[in-house]
Amino acid sequence: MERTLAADLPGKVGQRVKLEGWVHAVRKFGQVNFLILRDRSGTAQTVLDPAALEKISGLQAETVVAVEGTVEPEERATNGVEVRDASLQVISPVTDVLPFEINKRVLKPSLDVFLNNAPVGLRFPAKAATFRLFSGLLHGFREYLSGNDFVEIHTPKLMGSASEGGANVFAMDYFGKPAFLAQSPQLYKQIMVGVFERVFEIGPAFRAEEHYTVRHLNEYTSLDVEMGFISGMDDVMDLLVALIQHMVTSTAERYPREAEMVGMTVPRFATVPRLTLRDAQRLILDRYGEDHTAEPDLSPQDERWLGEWASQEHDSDFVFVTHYPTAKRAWYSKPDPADPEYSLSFDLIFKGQELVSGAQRINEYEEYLRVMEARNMNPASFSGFLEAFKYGMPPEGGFAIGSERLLMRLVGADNIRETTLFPRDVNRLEP
Ligand code: AMO
Repeated sequence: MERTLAADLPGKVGQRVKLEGWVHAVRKFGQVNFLILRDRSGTAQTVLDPAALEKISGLQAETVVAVEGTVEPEERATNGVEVRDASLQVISPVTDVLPFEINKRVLKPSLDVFLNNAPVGLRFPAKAATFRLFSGLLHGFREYLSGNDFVEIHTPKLMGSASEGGANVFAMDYFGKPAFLAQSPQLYKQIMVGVFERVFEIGPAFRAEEHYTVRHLNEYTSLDVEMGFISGMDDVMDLLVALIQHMVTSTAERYPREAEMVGMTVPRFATVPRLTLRDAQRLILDRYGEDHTAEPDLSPQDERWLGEWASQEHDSDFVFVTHYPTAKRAWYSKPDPADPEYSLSFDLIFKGQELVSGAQRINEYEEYLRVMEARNMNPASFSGFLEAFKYGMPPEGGFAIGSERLLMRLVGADNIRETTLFPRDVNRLEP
């Protein structure tokens, strides 16, 4: 008999079906034994026949089983149906007790214990739902950009030079030569503007930062975009807002059950305010009484305040901060011709936390040489990158979205490790 998925049972009332999945729970109500079976589509309630009853005593949760029975209406069950007179066949037995229960409404263990046992813990339905939403976000990212003529690229993660500056790179030995894990696809995505004008990449980024915060990982999945023939960085920011809006709304439509399970709500985009770093700092001084006007960047508290301001005054969960000091921004950011001390760069803050960094880039070869000299960088280390600019590059810009942070904010998680399948941090390299 062909396999039926739990979610398809309502369309099969009166028919005999075969389900295959995991034993999510065995529950006894009075004389009746229910086996709750879980598959990729959800859970199904089954009532075992007397012969099968013997088999379930001693059956551990997560055993892989096949159940055959008849679909009958039952309004107290999920989806309003259950499978009755079911026979049971064990496909893959489980002999050990689970490290913690994954069939309860809430997951009990601490984050650390959960992460230590992630291979089985991730089967907890709300956890699985979180990462299905992640897949939806990536799907939406690809869909929107492909639909707007962007080309997907995949660039090397083994690098001979550091794209974002040398401070926080994982160094390694590459057949006797020094090499680094890519901190971002920055240099390659800019090169590829010369080929396709519009490109994007979904890939890992490695940062050797000794952080112990709730929003930093040492390996994260970066969603990178780069586009040419822009008339200014506002074009890039407009694209970013439309892109995130599509990612989130299409995910909520594709996975309504998962969105409800984890309480994901579609954020408010009405109009995303844009203010310069200096204006943002003056606003913080006026509204919250803290003088950070001499700082080159926002602190996490500043980001929270700006998030609150955008929410209260602009009905937006997002706010752009632009024009960071050129000296403090990545070397490839374009200084503002009207005031070169500040760069044509931006961050997007989502619910009080930095989610995206982006900029218009320098697109002239000679200007790169000047910048590299001023920053004590060796052009020879970047000859491949510079070649693209030597031979004609249009005005261009782009950004990178931190995917785990996006999911973290969308589902209201307190720690980025909750929205990363197998997080890598200073203390964690396993599982
Ligand atoms: P940046 O270094 O600001 O910019 O990174 C872009 C976005 O990536 C996410 N992010 C991180 N997420 C988790 N852990 C980390 N350690 C971490 N570091 C960064 C953040 C951040 O906003 N090349 C530029 C982007 C560009 O200009 O296109 C870059 O990498 O959400």
